[in-house]
Amino acid sequence: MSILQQVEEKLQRNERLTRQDALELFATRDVIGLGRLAGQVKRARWGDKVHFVINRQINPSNICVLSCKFCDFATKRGRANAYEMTIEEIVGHCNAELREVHIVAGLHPDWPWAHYLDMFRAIKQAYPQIQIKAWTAVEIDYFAKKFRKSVEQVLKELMAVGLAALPGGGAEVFSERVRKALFPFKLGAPRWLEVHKIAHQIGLRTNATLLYGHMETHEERVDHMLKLRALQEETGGFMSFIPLAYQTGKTQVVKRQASAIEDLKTIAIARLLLDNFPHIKAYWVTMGEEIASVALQFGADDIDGTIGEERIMHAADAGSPVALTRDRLVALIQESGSTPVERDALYDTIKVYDDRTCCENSVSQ
Ligand code: V47
Repeated sequence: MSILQQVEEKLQRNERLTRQDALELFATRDVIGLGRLAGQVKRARWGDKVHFVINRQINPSNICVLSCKFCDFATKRGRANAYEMTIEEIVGHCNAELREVHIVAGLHPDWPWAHYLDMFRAIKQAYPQIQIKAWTAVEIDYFAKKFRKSVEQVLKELMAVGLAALPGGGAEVFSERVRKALFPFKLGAPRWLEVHKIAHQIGLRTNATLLYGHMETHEERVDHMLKLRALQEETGGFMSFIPLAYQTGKTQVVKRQASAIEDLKTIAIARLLLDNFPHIKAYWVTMGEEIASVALQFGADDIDGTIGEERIMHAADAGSPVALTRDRLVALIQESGSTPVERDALYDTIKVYDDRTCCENSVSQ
C-alpha cells in the first residue's frame, strides 16, 4: 500500500500521523495526491474558507546585537543600511483601515524598556482598532535578560499597553546542528518553546514558524513540527503555523530558494501532521503569490495579509511585491476556488466575501 493510502486510512480512523509517516510523505512523488489529502483535511475543518487580514508589517530598526548567518536584515549601528524609526514614524505607518500591525526588529542594543511600552501606547492611542502582534520569542527573551524581568512580567507589561499576540518568528529550525552552524548566539528550541508556553499560560495566543530550504534535512523539519505539536497538545495556545522559505539574498547559505514542490509538500505535510493547529499559513512574501495561491489547495487556510512594507525577506531580495491590496488578496483566494474571510489578528471574522463577481472580473490584475 502506498504511503498516501496508508495516511488516508489513518485519517479515516482519526489516527495521528507519526514521524515516519511524515518522512515518507516528504519522499512521495505523488505531490498532487499529497495535496489532495491535505486539501481534504483543510476542507473538513474550514470548508472552502481562506483567511486574510488587513495588516501592516513594521520593522522599527534593523540594528541587532546578533549576526545570524542566514539573515540579510540585521546590521550594526553606523553601517550605511542601518535605520531606526521614531515612534512618530511608526505611528505614521499605521492607518484607520488596519486590523493588525506585525512588529519585529533586530535586538536593539540600547533602546530602553520605556521605549517599547511607549511605542504600543502611541499606536493604540492613535488607532484603538489595531491589534498589535509583536516581538518574537527571541526578542521577549532578550528583553527579560536585558531589563531583568521574568518572561511573564515582560509579556504582562506589554499586554497592558496593547500586545494582542506573539508572532511565530525566531524559531528557525529546532535543530542544534543547524543552530550551531547558522545562529549560534540565538536562543535554542527549549527556550523558544518555553517563552511560548509562558505566553499561552497567561492567555496570550501565538504563532509558530519554520525556516526551511537552507541546510536543514526533512528529518529536522519533521522534528520541528513534532515539537510544536507536543507543546500545542499541552497548551492549545498556537493559532497558526507558518513555513518560511529561506530567501537566499546575499547570505547564500544555499544558492537557490526551495522549489515550488518543496513549498507545497511542506504546507501539505504541516496540515496533516499538525492536526492540533487550527491554521496553516501560506506566506505569500516568501512563496510568491502564485505558489501561495496553489498552497490554498494543498492544506493552507490562511494567506497572511496586505502587509504594507516587508523588510526582512526583501532585504534578502525576495521577488514578491512589498504589499498586496485587499482586492488582490480577495482575487487570489477566489481564483484558488476558495471563499475569502477577512479576519483580525486573533482570527475573529470581520467579513466573508461570498460574492463571486470579484473573481470573475479580476482574471489577473
Ligand atoms: O525569525 C530571516 C525569518 C522571521 C530570512 O507570526 C527569513 O504571522 C526567509 O516571524 N529568508 C521573521 N526568512 C518573520 C516572522 C513572521 C513572518 C510572517 C508571519 C509571521 C506570523 C511571522 O523571518 C525570522 C526568520 O526566521 N527570516 N531572514 C530569509 N533570508
